[in-house]
Amino acid sequence: MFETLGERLQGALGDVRSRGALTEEDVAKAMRQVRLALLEADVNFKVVKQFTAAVKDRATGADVLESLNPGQQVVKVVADELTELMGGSGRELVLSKSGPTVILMAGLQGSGKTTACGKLARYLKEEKGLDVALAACDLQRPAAVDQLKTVGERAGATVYEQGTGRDPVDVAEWALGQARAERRDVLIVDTAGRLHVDAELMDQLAKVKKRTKPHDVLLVVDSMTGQDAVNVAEAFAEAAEFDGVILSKLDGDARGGAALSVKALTGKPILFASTGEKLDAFERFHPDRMAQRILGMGDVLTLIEKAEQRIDERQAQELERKIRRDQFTLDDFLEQMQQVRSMGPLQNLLKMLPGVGSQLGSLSVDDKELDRLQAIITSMTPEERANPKIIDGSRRRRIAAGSGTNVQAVSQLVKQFAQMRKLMKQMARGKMPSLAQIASGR
Ligand SMILES: Nc1nc2c(ncn2[C@@H]2O[C@H](COP(=O)(O)OP(=O)(O)O)[C@@H](O)[C@H]2O)c(=O)[nH]1
Ligand SMILES: [Mg+2]
Repeated sequence: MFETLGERLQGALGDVRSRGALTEEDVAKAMRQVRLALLEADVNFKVVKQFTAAVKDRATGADVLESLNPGQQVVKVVADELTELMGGSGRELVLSKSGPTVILMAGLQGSGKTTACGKLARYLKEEKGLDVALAACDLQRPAAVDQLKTVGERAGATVYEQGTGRDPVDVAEWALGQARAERRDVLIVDTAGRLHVDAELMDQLAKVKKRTKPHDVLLVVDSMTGQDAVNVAEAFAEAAEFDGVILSKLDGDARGGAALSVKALTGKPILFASTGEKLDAFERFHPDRMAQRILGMGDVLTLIEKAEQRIDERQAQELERKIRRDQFTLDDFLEQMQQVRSMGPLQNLLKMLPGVGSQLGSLSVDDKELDRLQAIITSMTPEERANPKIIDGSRRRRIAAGSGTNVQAVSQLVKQFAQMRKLMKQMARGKMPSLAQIASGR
């Protein structure tokens, strides 16, 4: 997501970034390139105009131009304005203190509502420990109820459904009664979409809203539809009130401009970003982190949060202890590698590291290479894994044959592991935050 925008903007700012001194004319030139970059990434022209004017105004001030590192200051202004454009500090779902929190999903057909119901349910269950139920109120297509049932099952959420023969508004009201009686924390209502924004759709949405009084109406916007996504959001904003946006299919939208424009044009915050078909391809949308990611400043916080989900504190402490005492073995390495891989494709993970995002094009991080490393390590005996120093020539030949690799590959792994161990020991002794601190988010 946002690859094109990121590349373009980083290109536009590359020159200023590295300069020691800047004139107003330099900034103006860079802003012309920023303007083009945004337009090429499909950002709405009204938004582009406002954005570049705001950046230019702030970036040509004496505080920036006469500072010690004007180039970096300009990049910071762009990051700040980009953050502002995407919603400032961001917003969380507001949970009801009494009775179930009701969330209503709205959007066009195919925008990703049903998928988002499952993703949000999973998110609320896993990250917040809430008991979530889904209400099947898309009764246009017979398959819609089944789809929600499947998604609900995967997410570990109860699904309230009454088949397709009834009025969706009645089903919604009934489901709310069920959620209250069963003391669910959250009820997410899936609704029918249409191909276009029309009066009937808005009417039904208004009725469901009136009967269930949702705490939040979330509009699911398909980022892959470009400027249409923006038009849809504007039409919904005019016709029906909604409170926030879920951007779906960001994985398929390299340009990302439409998504960027939604907040600016509707005034509604983006709460979540959906980045794939799987249920866990879903994250809270943090405008500041996203801006930094787009500008190649990395997104270490999201990375840490992802890691937090997988590594528990006890494990992390154990690992840290081993590193400090220089007892980190190839077995630990294997375990770490598997843990990292369980977080999702390595490419996605690495993109979040500062400076790595824009270089990924040339650098190929091969999941196959990791398979090879795993094969080599698993071909070693427990003794060899605990103490790689004993791996001599004949052992190397045996391991190479066992893992279907060659002696050079085994030697390289042993050498790299020794270097890594040294580095880790240095890091553990230095002022880096401890792994336990990172894992517990403190
Ligand atoms: N690649 C990708 N596909 C998605 C995403 N969200 C939904 N989809 C797919 O988009 C299609 C329509 O989604 P669905 O939830 O049924 O849309 P609805 O009609 O609004 O309920 C399905 O094939 C989903 O698998 C996403 O974030 N990324
Ligand atoms: Mg649906």
